[in-house]
Amino acid sequence: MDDAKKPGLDRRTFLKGAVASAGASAAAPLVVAAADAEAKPRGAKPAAEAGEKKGHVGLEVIDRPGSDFMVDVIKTLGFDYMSLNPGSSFRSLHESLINYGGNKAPELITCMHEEAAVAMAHGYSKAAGKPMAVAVHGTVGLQHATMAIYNAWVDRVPIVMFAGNGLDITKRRPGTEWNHSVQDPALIARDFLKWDDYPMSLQHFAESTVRAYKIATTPPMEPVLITADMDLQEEAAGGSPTIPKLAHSVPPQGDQAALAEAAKWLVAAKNPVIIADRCARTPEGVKHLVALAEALQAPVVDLGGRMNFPNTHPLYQSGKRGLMHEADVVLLLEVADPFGQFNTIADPSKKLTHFANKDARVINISMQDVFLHSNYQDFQRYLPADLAINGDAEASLPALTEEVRRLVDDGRRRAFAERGARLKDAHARSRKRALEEAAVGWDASPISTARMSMELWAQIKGEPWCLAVSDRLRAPRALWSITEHHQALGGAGAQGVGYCAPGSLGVALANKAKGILTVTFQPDGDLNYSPGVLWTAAHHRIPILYVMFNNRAYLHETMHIQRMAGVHKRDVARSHIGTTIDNPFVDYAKLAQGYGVWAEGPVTDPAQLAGVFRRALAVVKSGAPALVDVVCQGA
Ligand SMILES: Cc1ncc(C[n+]2csc(CCOP(=O)(O)OP(=O)(O)O)c2C)c(N)n1
Ligand SMILES: [Mg+2]
Repeated sequence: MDDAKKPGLDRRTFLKGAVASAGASAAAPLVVAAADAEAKPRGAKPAAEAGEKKGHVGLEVIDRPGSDFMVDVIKTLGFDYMSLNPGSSFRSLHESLINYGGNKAPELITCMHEEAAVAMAHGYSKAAGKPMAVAVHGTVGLQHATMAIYNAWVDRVPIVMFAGNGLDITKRRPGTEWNHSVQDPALIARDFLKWDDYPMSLQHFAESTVRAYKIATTPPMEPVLITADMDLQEEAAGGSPTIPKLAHSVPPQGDQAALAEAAKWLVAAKNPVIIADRCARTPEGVKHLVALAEALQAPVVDLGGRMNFPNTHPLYQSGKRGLMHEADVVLLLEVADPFGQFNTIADPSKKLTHFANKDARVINISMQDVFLHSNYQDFQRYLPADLAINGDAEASLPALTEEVRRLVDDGRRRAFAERGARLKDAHARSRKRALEEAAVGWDASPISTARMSMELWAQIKGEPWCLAVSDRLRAPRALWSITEHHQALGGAGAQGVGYCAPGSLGVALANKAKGILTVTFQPDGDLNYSPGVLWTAAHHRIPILYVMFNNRAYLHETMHIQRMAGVHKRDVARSHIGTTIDNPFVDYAKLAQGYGVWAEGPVTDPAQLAGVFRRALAVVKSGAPALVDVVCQGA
């Protein structure tokens, strides 16, 4: 008989086999015991023994578990969402959130990987301007979450995380619960957490959670972690714990006298340059920077950690290293890598070149020295500053601008006007050059990233839009009109790949309530870390357009291997080994459809982009996610 037509296992034969093997199996009773243990709430006495009210699993009812109080605490902090991948170490808190808390403020967002849960919160916090909460299974969940926490740490983004854990060994179920317990859950992430605590009472939980929120949202903003002990969650809430009020701290302005001195230098400078990175925390920050730049008619280089300055403004001069050759005073505003603005290290020769004017005086306004950890090296190489001002850049700008305005006399005003006119010309020239560059390979296939970007821009420019990850492609930064703080949200922070897909979804979740259309260019390697985010997008109906920037490779790494092969004088043509994503190609449209997301592609003909983007945007505007797979060249 043909194999496909043979009958399968029939029920009678199956049962006979099962009975015969059950007697010999030592594992069977253990399985039953484990299942039984699974059903009992921790700390609850069997109802028969207790002679008390019965819950639906026949056990003592705990009317008010500690986790209900934890929900009361969490609700005072105003979270809209909490992302999670479920884990029994926080099962009581989870149940309290959905039943006692009504799954509202926060509403749970189901994620398929803890890294995705944290990266979503990272993107959300930047777009919403307030933190999102995350719950993780204390050991294994936190192990998965760590790289995403590190990205948020480097990006100075506040996230409030809760980890479940069981500390008391007499309460732990044998087996898994021991494997998933730890003395100190936060240890694995402590190098990139601003603060953490393991509360031992409900009062302690309330105080530490409110404190954690305040610490996370005080610049420099960073992730924090509170461990919710299983027994504290699951046992009846004792005592009369109270919830302290949340106090927001006012971001610190730099010292007034130091700002006055900085203003003197800037006003007197012939060629001042302003460099901004994670400067604007809010839309006000953009306005403040525009005011300072206009008062000085000074060029602004926006490094793009946040959207700091409109790229349509004539004083926007990003990407112009030549400015630094002439600069006599440089103002750094929350710049992640100050040394890198003056120096470069060639790769692979490691030859150091100081490309800026050697005599330039440096003013650095930053919160970086206020809070650092030693192990991870995100602080970059040391740059001596002539005037180092500890303070929040956004909060310091108005006072600095006031001082500048006070000092500008007619003579300086005339010089500034001339400088402004020169910069206006330079701005127009570089926009023209960017347009010409974008037209190169316009009809090529694989499609150029510039064509892909500009076809999308043509369709979204009339909408309120947001580019969720804005540090990858050059064309949108150079040619889209980026004028509002919410339109460009920087990148992963630490370049840990795997941020773009979930981070963008977190941005889209925040933008949903504001009616902002979220688009993102999604690198292929990045999506493959956590493709389950597509299911989260479909399940929670989060409108977002993922445009796959599919170069079918870990292309940055291909280029590194090429460089090494060149240095070693060996075959460059083999650099695809271990760095490309082909043979077979991944069908991203099918992948997305499998997760319930509308998708089309692969698109290889640039002439088809307009049509496919139109269809995809109609889906997104109806409130659902969509993905378009574009086969691209370049990185
Ligand atoms: C977690 C992590 N693993 C590995 C790397 C090294 N890495 C840097 S760029 C890159 C390629 C990413 O591929 P893709 O997202 O498709 O972007 P492309 O380089 O193709 O533009 C990799 C693997 C990293 N930065 N982060
Ligand atoms: Mg790629």
